[in-house]
Amino acid sequence: MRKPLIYGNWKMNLDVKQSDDLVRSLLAVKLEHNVVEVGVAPDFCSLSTVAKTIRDMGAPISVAAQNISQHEKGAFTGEVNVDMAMTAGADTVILGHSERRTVFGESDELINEKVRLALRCRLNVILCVGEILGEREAGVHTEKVLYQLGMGLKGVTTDRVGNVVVAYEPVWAIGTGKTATPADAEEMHAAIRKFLSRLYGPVVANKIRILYGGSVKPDNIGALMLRENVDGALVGGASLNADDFIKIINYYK
Ligand code: G2H
Repeated sequence: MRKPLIYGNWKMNLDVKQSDDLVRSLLAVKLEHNVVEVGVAPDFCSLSTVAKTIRDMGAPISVAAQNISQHEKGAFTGEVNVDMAMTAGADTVILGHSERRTVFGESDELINEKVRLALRCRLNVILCVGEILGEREAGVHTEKVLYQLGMGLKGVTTDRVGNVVVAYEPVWAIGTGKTATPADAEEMHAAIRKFLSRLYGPVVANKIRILYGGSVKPDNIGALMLRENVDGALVGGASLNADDFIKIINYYK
């Protein structure tokens, strides 16, 4: 069975000390890592500090970079390459987040380049996909999400796709307080799994975790997690508060 995964995406909200304090608050609580896997995605400046704190405490918490460059090395001012992210302590990278797509204009092709580079370098990937409100209203949401997924995974072989987690994040639900209903989420997650099954076969597809993201909170996580194809959550705003994030991680209690 797929082990649930709850991942905190801290975005650009905390400085190094605040990030370290937050991870220390998580580490102070006894989490049942055999029941739920946990991860955090700090900003690049805080990544090595947070990763070191986690290592020093011997906790099995995953650490993700929020982005990487598609380039391996060179004159790319302001960019962070895959080696830098991994040396700083990242075991995972979040790619294709809607904020990268919309605010920074990342295309499906660019995201795919980054996905393939990360996987080649043994960095796990959380690949985000999601439709905008107009696409849902027009009834083309599933088509859009599967297109993004197909593009993101182009050239990713069956032996590598096991290192990918998919995150379905309807853009209209991100940071807005609106959440897809558990039924809406399940419908999309099931469509994603079916699509993965077509690409990689049912055995592989059944092992790939599909997270839901978009205004996940302590009071809506339980209902989402009851759904068959919802394997966890990518949590933004609510992961910045230790108490809320711990409640989300302990959704099953
Ligand atoms: C979606 C999510 C985390 P929030 O971006 O990736 O953020 O939970 O604040 O909607």
